[in-house]
Amino acid sequence: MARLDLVVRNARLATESEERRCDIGVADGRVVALGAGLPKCAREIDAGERLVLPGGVDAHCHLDQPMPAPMKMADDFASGTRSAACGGTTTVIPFAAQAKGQSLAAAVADYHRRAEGKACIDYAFHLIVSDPTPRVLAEELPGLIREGYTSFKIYMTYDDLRLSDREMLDVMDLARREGAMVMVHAENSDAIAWLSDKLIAAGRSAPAHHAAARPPAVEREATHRAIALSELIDVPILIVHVSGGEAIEQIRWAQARGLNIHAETCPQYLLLTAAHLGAAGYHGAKCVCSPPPRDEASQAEVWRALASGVFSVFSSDHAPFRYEDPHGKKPGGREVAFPHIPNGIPGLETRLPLLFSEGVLKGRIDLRSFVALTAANPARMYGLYPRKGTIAPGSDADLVLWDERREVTITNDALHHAVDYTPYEGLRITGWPALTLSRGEVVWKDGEFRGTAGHGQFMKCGLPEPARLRRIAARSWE
Ligand code: DUC
Ligand code: ZN
Ligand code: ZN
Repeated sequence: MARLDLVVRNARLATESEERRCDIGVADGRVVALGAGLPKCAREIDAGERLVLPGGVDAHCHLDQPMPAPMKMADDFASGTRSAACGGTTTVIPFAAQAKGQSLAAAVADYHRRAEGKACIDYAFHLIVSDPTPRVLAEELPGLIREGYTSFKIYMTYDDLRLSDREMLDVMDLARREGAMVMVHAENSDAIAWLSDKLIAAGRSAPAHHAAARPPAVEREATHRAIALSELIDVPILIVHVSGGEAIEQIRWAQARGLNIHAETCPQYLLLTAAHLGAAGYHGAKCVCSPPPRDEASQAEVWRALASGVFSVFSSDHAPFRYEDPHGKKPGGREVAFPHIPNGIPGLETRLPLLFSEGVLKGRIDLRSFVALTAANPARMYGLYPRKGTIAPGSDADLVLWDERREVTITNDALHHAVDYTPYEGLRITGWPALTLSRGEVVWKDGEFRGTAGHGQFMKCGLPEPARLRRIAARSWE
């Protein structure tokens, strides 16, 4: 056994596949031994029979992503990863976004500059492909996939990002050839634009109308279309931020047909409803995200789908905009019409505690599913497993000791992001990470951030498991 430099003793360890009591031996930032009575070591942490889980992998969050003016994200890699660590997340995968007309390589180089020296936990990048030119498809993307950028998001809405169906087919075809993973934002752009114009013309410009401009049918139609395109190409895709029953129905239908369709949901679809967008004053702007939160019946559908395996990934979709800020929800103190409110809410730090409290402790999902959804599956889905997402010899010592009984009232004052609100203000939950280790280094302990900017390393992703495992057969057009 390698010489240990840290032992975590008396752990009640849980991964997606097992629960056991043991000590955890760490050397050079990696787990090297699991067992009883590991040798004494200069650095020891007594878990005191507390639950020890793999650090969370948040595979959908936005940090310092360039935005059209006047919007600007509140969190950079320093504040975003700090917040993540304090909530038990030890890996983040934000997006290097290509602007239309920009080369992907330039977007990636710029994003590395933004991250360099700032992250306190490890990170990888997804790409956002907004301009799949012949050069991007033939040269840039294949090259980047080989360099460890193996997943990319495509949008069916937003004028500055959206792809046509034909462009989606081009990107999916390339992903299939290279074994990459395509993430899809599924909302029908023209329907949203048409509904928004009608609502604005009728004087309905308040944040509450954001939900009316993006009703479930808009998401359901696009979800079905993305599934059909992926079926044509025979490529796995992952539908991101699924909000409710109608889109879930499409995904269930596809999965029942044996199609390689994966799906992600987020805390806002379990805990918020469209009623939050109608909060008094203009405060509903704080909950404007896309797709919007739905109703209580939809929340119940999302819980059911989480428990039954429709979703494989649970992410925050942290998209941080301040409320009172020239670049945020209320630019220059003005209450703008809903189409101009930046889409997105913060959630990196609250993702794990919310699912633990409302899911595990309330008996809606079991502990192993919690680990699978928040750590193991996203690590697999994006080619980081077993380095991330589990606790096993050889994996990084990204560990979270949970204080399972701690009662917490969520307040923004206690969070560590740079956003000036949380949509969950005042919510009472049970359980919070007591201690977070990133590659064996303490980053969160006893209610204090202990991390260091620059400790976090960039990781190249391997090929995503669903894509790697699929059979490569010649297509009729090849
Ligand atoms: N899509 C995201 O993935 N994040 C924030 C806003 C959006 O529309
Ligand atoms: Zn999206
Ligand atoms: Zn997002």
